Parts: sequence; structure tokens; C-alpha cells
Amino acid sequence: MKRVSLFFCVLAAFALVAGTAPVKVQAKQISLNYANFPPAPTFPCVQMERWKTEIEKRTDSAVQIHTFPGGTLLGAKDMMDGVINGQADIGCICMAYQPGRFTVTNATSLPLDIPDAKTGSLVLLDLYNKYQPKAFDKVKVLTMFVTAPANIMSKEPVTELSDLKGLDLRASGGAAQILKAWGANQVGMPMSDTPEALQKGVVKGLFSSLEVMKDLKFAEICKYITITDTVIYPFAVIMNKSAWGKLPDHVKQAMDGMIEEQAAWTGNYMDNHVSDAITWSKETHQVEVITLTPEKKAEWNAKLAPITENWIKTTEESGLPGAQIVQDIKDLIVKRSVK
Ligand code: 3IO
Repeated sequence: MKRVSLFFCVLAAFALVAGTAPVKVQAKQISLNYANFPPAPTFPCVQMERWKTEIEKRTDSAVQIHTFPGGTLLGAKDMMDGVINGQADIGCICMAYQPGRFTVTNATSLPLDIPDAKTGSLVLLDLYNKYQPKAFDKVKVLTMFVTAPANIMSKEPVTELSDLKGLDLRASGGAAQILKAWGANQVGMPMSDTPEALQKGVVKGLFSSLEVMKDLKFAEICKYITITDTVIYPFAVIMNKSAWGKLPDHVKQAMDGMIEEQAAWTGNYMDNHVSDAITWSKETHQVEVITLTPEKKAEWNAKLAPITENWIKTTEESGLPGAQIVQDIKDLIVKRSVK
């Protein structure tokens, strides 16, 4: 009799615990690592944090994204293969650092007058969607975006093409071709190596979008900006294919739903932030902004004319429709510039 009542007591206790314990079973959380090469205050990392926050929110925290800025998980040149190999689930690449690898999408960094980062980001994404280049076969593309048009930041003023002769300036990819055409001594390296190169005097300036004057404090060293507004640098955020394949459908939908939105958001952030950075550089570091007269601009532009022609020729020789790609970019600029 005693045994039986004890048995019921225990049973009742279990029933009580089971009844009051939370019934909601938390699904296993998905955890993803996201690698980025430049320091946290720069725009590729700002857009990374924004994407992380939005994805965590839109998946009801089913996904947790761990971000690694500053090359702490993968560096600039190891990014693409590192993600393909699964060293990171997600990574941010600057296509200019491996120009031969991303022929189709790097065509956006020909001197075709992309007016701003927002337009350029959508043009790049449209171009990618149309051509589905082989270079991205081994990854899932989560978004693409571009910088604002590049300008010269330098220790000494650059007002004439003759000032550029033999001047050591840092640029990569399509932007590097522009500097060469103007007669500068182009030095190639990722943005993440540039602060040290400037500090040590290995380079006397750089050719990129102007927000780095503030974000990487280049205004402390480069007291002159020459406005050329020529080419952009294209970027992609890519994911390991097998990590993508393991995601549940609702997470894939959340990520797919952000591809174009994130491109536009990043372009817009970049365009606004460049304006802030110019004002800040003038006010805080007395940076001088040099503009070219229309005559000079025409003279500088004339030097760039052969670049696109040569690119079309070599690209057609390699079996890709170079002329069509260039025409598509021109058409897309018109289409995407309509606000
Ligand atoms: C860039 C790369 C990393 C962080 C900030 C940046 N702003 C513009 C770029 C473009 C670029 O990759 C480069 O090398 O100029």
C-alpha cells in the first residue's frame, strides 16, 4: 500500500513538472561565420552588420551570424577560396583584387561613367543575374554592391597630368588601369594593406572612393583630394555552397529576399557617407578638394578611351561577348539611374 502511494506521488510530481515546464521546444539554432577583410568602421563591414541584424530579425533568430571584420578569419586575397573551402560560411570579396578571375562582373570597373554607388550596385547585380558568370559557380551569391566613383587622395596636390607622372599611387583592378593610363606609378594592394603603406611612405596616395578619408583616417596623411569621379570597385558577398544547401527553406527565402535590397541599401549608405567624409576631411583636417576644369577633364578622359576598346578585344578573344557586356552595362546605367 505504501509503495503504491509513493508511486502515485512520484507520478503526480512528474505530471506537475511536465505541466508547468515550458512546452515550447527551441529549434536548433543555425550559426554562420561571416568573414570580412577591412577594419570594422569601413563600409563593407557596416553593410555586414546591417545584413546580420536584418537576417537574425527576419528569421526570428533561427540564424545567428558571427561577424569577423579586419581579416581575423580570412584576408582580402584568401576570401573567395576560403569560402569555397568552407573556412568561413560567408565572405565579402572585392573583385578588383583578382581581376582575371571575375571578368564579366569586373567589366563594371571599365570607365563607363557609373554615376553613384546606388545605381552601380543595381547595375552590377543585374549584370550578374543576366550572365550568371562561371566565376561564381562554386558559391551562393548573397548580394553585390559597388563603391562610389574613385578619386585621388594624395600627400601632394595633383592638379595636372604631369603631377601624376611617376607618382606612387595605390589602386587595384579596373581602377589600376586608369591610373596607368594617366601616367602614375600604380601600386597594387588591397585596401586593408593601404594604411601601413601610406604610413611608411611606400605609396604617396591612393585612388578609391572618398569615404576612407574618414573611416581609415587617411585625411590625417592625405591633405589633397582631386575629383575625377571615374570608376567604381565591385564587391560580392558569397556563401559556401554546402552551408547554403543545409539551410531550411524559410532561411533561404529570407536571404534571397535581401539580395537586391542589400545592394541598394549599401549603395545608398556609401553615397551618403562619401559626402559626410568630404565635409569631415575639410573641417577636421583642412583637406583641400581640387576640381578639374571641363577642358582638363576632357584631356584626362581622352587618355582612358582605349581601355574599354582593348578590354572588348581581349574579352572577345577569350570567348566572352565583350561588346555585348559593355552595351548591357551602358543600358543598365540608364535603366537604373531612373529613380
Ligand atoms: C574599399 C575596400 C575596403 C574598405 C573600404 C573601401 N572603400 C573603397 C574600397 C574599394 C577597394 O576595395 C579598394 O581597394 O580601393
